[in-house]
Amino acid sequence: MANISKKICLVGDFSVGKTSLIRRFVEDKFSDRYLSTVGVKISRKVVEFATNQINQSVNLLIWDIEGQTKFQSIAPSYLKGASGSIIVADITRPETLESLQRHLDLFFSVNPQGLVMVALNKSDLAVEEKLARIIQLYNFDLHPQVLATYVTSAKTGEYVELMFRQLAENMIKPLV
Ligand code: G3D
Ligand code: MG
Repeated sequence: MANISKKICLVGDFSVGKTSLIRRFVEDKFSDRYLSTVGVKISRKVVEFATNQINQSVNLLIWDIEGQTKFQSIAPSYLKGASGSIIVADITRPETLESLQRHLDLFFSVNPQGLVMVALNKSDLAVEEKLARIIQLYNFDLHPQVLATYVTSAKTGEYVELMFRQLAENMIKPLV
């Protein structure tokens, strides 16, 4: 049993793939059809790993905004108390990439000690060449609390598990 619980929030514009990434990680499946209801959904997953041969586990409480519309902004109350966040953009929609900085600023304004992963999602829809350019332009790894920027696909599962696991591990590891 995991005795440490941590809240993480998925943040990003409408339809970038937040819910799909959670479904991929928690249930390991992808659905091309997903019906959202209004409100917030909290999924739970226990992540186990070993550090220096000591087994550890963390109970991840994964928050998702459901039924978010195009012009609806993210409320600070949704982010409150989160140890980490996955900030998501859709590589096929430049405006969602442009929003990343704003989402980062908002998350850190509510959780100054929080840790972040940036997910450039829907990699299955882009050609290699375009991906390389996007990664160059939208890499936030220089920020000390951004652990990594990953190119993900909720559809194929690429980097999804790794990204969630690394975030979980870093949240319970003391910062050095
Ligand atoms: P949101 O929760 O951020 O609003 P969703 O986004 O997870 O609801 O995803 C929005 C749409 O993008 C969905 O399609 C979903 O299937 C699709 N999607 C999410 N991630 C990926 C991905 O990695 N690759 C591809 N190809 N599609 C993805 P619909 O058609 O249901 O709106
Ligand atoms: Mg959603």
